[in-house]
Amino acid sequence: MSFTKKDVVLTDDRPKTLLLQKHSDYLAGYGLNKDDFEYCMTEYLRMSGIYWTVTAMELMGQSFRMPKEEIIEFISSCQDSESGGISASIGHDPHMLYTLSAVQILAIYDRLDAIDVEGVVRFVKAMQQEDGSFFGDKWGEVDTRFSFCAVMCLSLLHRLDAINVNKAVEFVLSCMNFDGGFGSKPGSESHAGLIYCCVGTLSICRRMDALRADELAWWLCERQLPSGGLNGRPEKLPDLCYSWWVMSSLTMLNRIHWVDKKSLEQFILACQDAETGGFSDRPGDITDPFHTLFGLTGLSLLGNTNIKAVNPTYCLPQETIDRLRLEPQVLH
Ligand code: GRG
Ligand code: ZN
Repeated sequence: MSFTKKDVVLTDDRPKTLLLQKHSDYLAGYGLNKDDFEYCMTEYLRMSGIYWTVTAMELMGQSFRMPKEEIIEFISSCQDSESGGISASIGHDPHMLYTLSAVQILAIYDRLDAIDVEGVVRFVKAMQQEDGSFFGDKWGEVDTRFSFCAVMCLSLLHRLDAINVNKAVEFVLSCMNFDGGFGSKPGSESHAGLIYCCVGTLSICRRMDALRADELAWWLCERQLPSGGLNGRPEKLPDLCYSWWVMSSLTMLNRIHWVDKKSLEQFILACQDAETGGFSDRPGDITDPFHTLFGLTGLSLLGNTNIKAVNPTYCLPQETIDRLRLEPQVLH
C-alpha cells in the first residue's frame, strides 16, 4: 500500500523575493476598469474585496493610492436604514460578512462616524439566537463565521455589551471537536478557516482558557506539507490563504514556531506572479486580491519587516488595534 500526499512542487524559476511594488501596482489598478469581467462577477462580495485591498495596501504603506473618500461614500450608501446592516454592494441585502468588512475598513480609516453605528449594533444584536449562535442575515444560516463577525464588529465599535457574550462563547465551544479543532456548527468537521473564526472569537471575548491549546496547535501544524505550504484539513492541497487561517491561529495560541517558517516563506513567495503582481492560491495560478492580502499577512506573521505588523485576531494593521485600544487575548 502506498501513501500519496496531495501537494505541489516548487520549481526553480519561482519568485524568491518579495515583489512589493508589483503588488501595490496590481491592487491600485484592480477595478479601475469597472467593465472588467472579473470585476463584474465579484460584485456580490465587493465590500470584502475593498477590505482585502485596503488592508493589503495599508500593510505595504501604500494606502495613499486608494480612493479613500469614494470608498467611505460607497460604504455609507450600502447601509440599510431599516435593519442597520451593511451589504456587499449598493442595492444588495445586508449581511454579517459585509457589515464586518465595512466596519473594518472604517476602523482603518478612523471614520466610523460615516455610518449609523447604532444601526449596525441593532443589526448584529438581532442576528443572535437563543443558543448564542448568529444568523448571517435574515434568511437564517448559522455558522461560526457569523459568531466571529458579530463579536469582531461589535468590539471594533466598543459595543460588545449589546449581545450575550457568554452565550456566544458557549455556542462556539459547542462546535469544538475531538481533535481540539472547530467546524461551522456543532458536529461539523474541523477546518482551519473556521478554527481561525472560533479562536478569534475566544481571543476577543478573552476566553482562550477554554481551548485545548496543545491538541489544537498540533492539528494546525500538521497542515504543513513537504512543499512548505499549508492545507485547510487533511488530504487537501496547500493553499496560500491557510498561511493566514493557520498561522494567525497558531500566533494567538503562541505556538507559531511549531511550523517550519523557512519553507512556508518559500511557498508564500512562490505564489507571487512576477508579471501581473499579486499572489494566487498556489504557484502558477491566477492572482486575486484575497490571496494577495493573505500572502502579505502570512509574511508579516513570519516576521517580514518590509510589511507592517498585522494583528492575528482582527486581520487589521496592529496600529489600528492600538489606536482603538483593543486588547484581544493571546496565550502566553
Ligand atoms: C476578518 C479575515 C477575516 C475574515 C472574516 C469570513 C471569515 C471571517 C472567515 C472565513 C474563514 C473560512 C471558512 C475560510 C476558508 C476559506 C476557504 C479557502 C474555503 C474553501 O473551502 P474548501 O473546502 O477548500 O473548498 P479546501 O482548501 O478545504 O479544499
Ligand atoms: Zn485560498
